[in-house]
Amino acid sequence: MRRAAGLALYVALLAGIALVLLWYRGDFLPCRGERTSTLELEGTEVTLALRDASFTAAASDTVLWQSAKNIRVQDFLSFDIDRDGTAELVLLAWRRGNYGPSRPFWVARNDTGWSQHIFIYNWQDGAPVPQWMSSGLRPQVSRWAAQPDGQLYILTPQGEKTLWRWGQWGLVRTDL
Ligand SMILES: [Ca+2]
Repeated sequence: MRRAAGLALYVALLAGIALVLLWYRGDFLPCRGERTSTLELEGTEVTLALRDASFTAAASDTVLWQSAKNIRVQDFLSFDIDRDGTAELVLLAWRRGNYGPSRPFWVARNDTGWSQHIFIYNWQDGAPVPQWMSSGLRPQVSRWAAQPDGQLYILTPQGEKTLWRWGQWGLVRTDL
């Protein structure tokens, strides 16, 4: 009887460790989407692809850019979010720690939980260059979509429908 209880405890402990490892790797994040689209970039057709929580931009078979290994990409959009006439790349991504390596000086310690972020890049010489990186999103994004007028529609996990546009520096809510 005691041996059976000991074994059950051991199995539960192993399962617990496995769950923690999967969480640490981000396996429970909603990053299972898979899709591609194309973008015309200075006369070259670029393929944008999301797969295994990683984003890749490629021309023919040459990879131009790939998302960093330490982020998990949930989705991407390609549209003119700042209304300057050219499309930006917008990633919805998760990473551990709210701020990444360059945290503000008043934040003594980065947290280690997964947080959701919006990263906006503009294209320069065939590669996305960071334009704006949000800190951890509150509220989070359950679904999103680019609107024809350049606004960003965001559905929160709580079911709230919101609209955002690019302001002077960052996204500004417009539906309130
Ligand atoms: Ca633009």
